[in-house]
Amino acid sequence: MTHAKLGQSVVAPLRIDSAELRVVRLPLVTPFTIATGTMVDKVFPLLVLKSDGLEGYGEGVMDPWPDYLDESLLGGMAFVRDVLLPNIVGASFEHPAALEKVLAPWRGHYMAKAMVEMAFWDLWAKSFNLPLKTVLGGLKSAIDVGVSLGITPLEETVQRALAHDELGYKRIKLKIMPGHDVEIVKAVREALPHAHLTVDANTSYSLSDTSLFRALDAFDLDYIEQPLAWDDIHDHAVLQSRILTPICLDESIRSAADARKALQTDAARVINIKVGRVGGHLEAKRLHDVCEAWDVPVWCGGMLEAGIGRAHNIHLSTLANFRKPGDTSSSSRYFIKDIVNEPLTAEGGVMPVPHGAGIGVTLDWAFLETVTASTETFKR
Ligand code: OSB
Ligand code: MG
Repeated sequence: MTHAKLGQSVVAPLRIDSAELRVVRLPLVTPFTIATGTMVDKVFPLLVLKSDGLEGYGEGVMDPWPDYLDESLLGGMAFVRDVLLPNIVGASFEHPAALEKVLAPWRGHYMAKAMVEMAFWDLWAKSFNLPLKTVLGGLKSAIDVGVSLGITPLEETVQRALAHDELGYKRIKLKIMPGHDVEIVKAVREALPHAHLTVDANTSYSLSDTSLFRALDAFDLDYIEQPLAWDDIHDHAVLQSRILTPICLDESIRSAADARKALQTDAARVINIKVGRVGGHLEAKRLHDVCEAWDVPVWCGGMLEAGIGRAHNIHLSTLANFRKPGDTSSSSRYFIKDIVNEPLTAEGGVMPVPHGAGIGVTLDWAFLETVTASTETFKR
């Protein structure tokens, strides 16, 4: 191979020789409740792409039930198994953009596409022996992180908020839902007068709740995340015109074009980027760039990822416009034991970027075997 610049087609294309698709189940340290339901374990697809002795890893964020967005684990698995992998295993790509082009004609399936695209980014970065962040264009060696606290009884929420503030987490996000909102925010704000506090409603309100959001204006929240319907940018613009606290969109933003529309209509003043939700790192980067052009900060959301997804999130968060603390907190908050060998641990609200090529973490294969529900292999 010549010393060609990255992204130029003189770089030898990378062939995907084979793939391995697993479903993994990890118990959560504590149940996680949000407006749409409670998770007690994390069940997710894990994809390994192999090329010439190298392995690239991707983790899917589809949950068993399509209650965060409209994608599910079983639906996503079928699409990956029957459509995506047959079209890419045995094929060669000189850049993740070439792979993305193959996936682009198919509608939806953002999370399934993202898992495949992420695994290829990891593989591709490893083929140059470069960290993922470097090929994505990120410079930071550590990222700022906060925590997302699930819905628990008021006193417990206050105690957990205090404990995480004590640990140095740079922002505390409280999950809210109708009947569990102003009182909890008031109590946590009184306990932590100076903390960066936010709330995430996970789509559980409507415009008829405007007075409730006006009441939340009193608590100096950094932003209110996804108060209204998952597929509705327009009503968020109406709500934003009625309240002072910035709105942050999560579920409603599936692409850079969605972000552009939200910013043009002032439906959001902050955006949460999740690689899985938007179909991969390339779209996440475009979304990041659109927001940067509008001088709108972004932050990296989470889906209770295990070590592979978490490492991808950390690398993505090194891009310059990730200007607010993300949800990528210590993996020990979620799992007693993770599927990767390297501990992903934040200290003082700062998560170091794993060193090494690609995502910089390695699978604990022996442990992975014990938590794997199914394995399928693909070869051309
Ligand atoms: O809305 O950001 C969300 C978890 C599952 C589904 C949706 C969301 C979340 C979180 C947790 O807030 C973020 C994390 O700690 O990974
Ligand atoms: Mg959210």
